[in-house]
Amino acid sequence: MVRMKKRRVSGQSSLEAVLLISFMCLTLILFLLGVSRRIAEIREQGGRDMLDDVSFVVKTEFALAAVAEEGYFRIFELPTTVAGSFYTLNLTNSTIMGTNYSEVVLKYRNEYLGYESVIITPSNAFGRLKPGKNIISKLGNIIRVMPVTECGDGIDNDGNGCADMDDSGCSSAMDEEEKDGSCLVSGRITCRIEEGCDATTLLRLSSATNAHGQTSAYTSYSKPLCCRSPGIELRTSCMGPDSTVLYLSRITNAHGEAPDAPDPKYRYSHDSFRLCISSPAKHITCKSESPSCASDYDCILKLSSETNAHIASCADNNYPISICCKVTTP
Ligand SMILES: [Ca+2]
Ligand SMILES: [Ca+2]
Ligand SMILES: [Ca+2]
Repeated sequence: MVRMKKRRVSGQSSLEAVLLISFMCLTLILFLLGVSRRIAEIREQGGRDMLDDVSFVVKTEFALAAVAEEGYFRIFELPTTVAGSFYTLNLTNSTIMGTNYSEVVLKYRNEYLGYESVIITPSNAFGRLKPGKNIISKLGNIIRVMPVTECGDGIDNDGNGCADMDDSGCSSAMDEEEKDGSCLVSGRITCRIEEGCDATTLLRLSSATNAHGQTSAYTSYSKPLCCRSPGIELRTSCMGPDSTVLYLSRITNAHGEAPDAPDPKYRYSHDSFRLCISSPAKHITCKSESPSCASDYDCILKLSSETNAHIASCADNNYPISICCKVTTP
């Protein structure tokens, strides 16, 4: 009798233990679910905050470009991920009831939730952007944005020994491919039209050829003639008579005259402007030649005639007069 009662008590205790353990397991599972949900919420909030930070950076870059002068050019960097997740940026231009506007939609999605942030950008903003480095510029009152290209990333992408604009494979910082070029030679000068020139702007041209010119202080012409020489600082200040590259008939909307024109119209005129190319460490000497420069001189620009001339970059093969300069050690 006593033994039976003991067995019943023992069976009852086992059942209670099982129930207790089950309850504890359930509580633990619920607790863990709660914790993981809370972690997800914290990560989600972190992602939202980071995406909002990215939105703020993008908005600020467009606002800076909107108030900047013509010719503005800047590289800015966005994080590659937000809270460990990839995200996208999409710039769209629309017209609603006759009004143009543009906006950037930033979106990210992780394994739990997604989030979207929209910013209104200036209506004259065009292009595309992505996580990482982007270039923003302003020309002709148009704001353009695009991901940094091979020619604007500071890297020697094709491994030929020079990077970006020191490689002739790059026509401008907007050029997407660096390959198939050669390295600009030290001691030689290269001048060409480069939108967003980050070297020495000698003058601005109204078009790529058959152009009028304006001094670099003016920004209404969209074709800067950009000069560079690897390892040499080029300036537009005049150092001696043979540093003269060109006389402009006036400071904008101008015709050009060769520095050594035999019958000068602008050289002694009060309205004209003398353009020079010089270097603090080197001596640079310039002259006109026809039709092309001698092998130890570099072409700076071309003219349709000795004076009262239209101006072109050296890429123009039809103009008869070349302005040629040479770097010498002082
Ligand atoms: Ca590069
Ligand atoms: Ca290269
Ligand atoms: Ca190229």
